[in-house]
Amino acid sequence: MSRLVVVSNRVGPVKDAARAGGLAVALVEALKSRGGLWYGWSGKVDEHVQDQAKIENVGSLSLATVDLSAEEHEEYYNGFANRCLWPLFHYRIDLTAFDRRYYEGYRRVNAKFARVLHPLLKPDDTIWVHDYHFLAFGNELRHMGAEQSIGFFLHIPFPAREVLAALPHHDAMVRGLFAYDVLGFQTEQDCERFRDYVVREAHGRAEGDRLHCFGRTVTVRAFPIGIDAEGFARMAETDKDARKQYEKATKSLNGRTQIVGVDRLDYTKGIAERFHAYERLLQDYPETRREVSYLQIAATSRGDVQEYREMREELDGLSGHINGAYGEFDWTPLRYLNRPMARRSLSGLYRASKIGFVTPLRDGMNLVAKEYVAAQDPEDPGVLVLSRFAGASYQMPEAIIVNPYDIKGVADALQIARYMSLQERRERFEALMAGLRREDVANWRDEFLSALAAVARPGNPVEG
Ligand code: ADQ
Repeated sequence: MSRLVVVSNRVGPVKDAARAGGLAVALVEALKSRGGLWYGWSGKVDEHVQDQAKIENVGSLSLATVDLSAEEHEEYYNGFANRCLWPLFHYRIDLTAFDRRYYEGYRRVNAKFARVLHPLLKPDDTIWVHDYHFLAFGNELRHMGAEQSIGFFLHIPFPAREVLAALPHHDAMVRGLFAYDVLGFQTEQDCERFRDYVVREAHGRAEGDRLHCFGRTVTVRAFPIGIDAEGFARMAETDKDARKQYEKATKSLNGRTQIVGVDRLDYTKGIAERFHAYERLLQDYPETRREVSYLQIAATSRGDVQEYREMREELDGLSGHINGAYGEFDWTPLRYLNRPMARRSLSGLYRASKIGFVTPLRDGMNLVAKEYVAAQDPEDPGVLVLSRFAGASYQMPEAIIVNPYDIKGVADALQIARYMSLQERRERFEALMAGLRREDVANWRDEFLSALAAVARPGNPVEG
């Protein structure tokens, strides 16, 4: 089997499985079994950067990383990736910064990543590139003469044609994607939107799961990412830290129903709308007061991007308002914590919560929804309230599916979840869990890699 090279913005962690999460563990397994290389940004910003990778060997796998200069970090990472592609692909044109400087920086950094990796490649390597940081990377590698199989997986949604068209360089960007052999998306709907763009905007031709355009052919398929469902369920039930967290949470609840939200602090996650829906629950169903407790964990991310700082202020204000208006001296309606939580403890917390509250405005998949279900006690499972705009909703129809913009509808869904019978909760849980086991993260990885292995590839760059 050929060596696997994984390219992603951040590399690892490779040693501590509990910290790493399902995706990193699944990738490490594949890398170890094939003697692989994991390549990406070191996470360091340094004025004296060199165009050279730092290589560290961990058993049979190697980690190769490069540093970024302050300017590269600002233009490529904060700029084009996180202030342009991220909001635009999540339908937030209003937050999208269309700055040519960012685009140029992104192109330069993608070329740099390709230039540094190229000499480390072997002729029969299989290369798997991840996410929106590297849309232009494959084509840069091809221009340097790389003929290996290169696949690309997009973790975030692919936007509708008209939304993408707002990006000044949308044509060049999509053209560049044709340098890859396989393009993987989270859902059929993402594939459909990509096909629609290629056929109607770029005048390509669709033929089954293949798309012909710019003189190249790519395979386009949905590979919905999963979690290690079995492992996560086991952790929630048996791990020491998980048990401790479960007991602590249960005790502090004093018989109340806990609603839990866990997110990276991001405007795509719909946390403000969620706060409004919770307030609506307290307003419209006064009997819920003192009976429910909403815990929102939101780990700060991308703190040096302006839009994220503003959102944080808004959420601070809203949570203060809810607690001020509805709280009692012995009841805090909303507990809002700005910090990450270790995965083991998180699993215990999910298990102690009767309602999982996952209502992003747009999300490629959303793994929290899957983790919440996997962590439940099969004898007495909680209920998942899930946004229709999360990729996960297509695989999880047994959740209560809501429109996150419909504040009253979401409040009503919380009330339905509170009163759902044990029998219905069990039936829904069993159906959801069967899906999580069938389409777990190992399955996702293997499906993608077999699709990539199945493609016969001409290996030339996209011209123009
Ligand atoms: P994210 O936007 O980061 O990922 P998500 O899938 O929900 O979103 O979460 C990823 C992981 O982070 C989960 O394992 C979760 O437990 C963890 N996490 C989130 N908040 C946390 C917190 N406060 N403390 C500790 N852990 C936390 C992107 C896309 C998603 C897609 C994933 C994977 O935006 O749509 O599902 O990639 O493809």
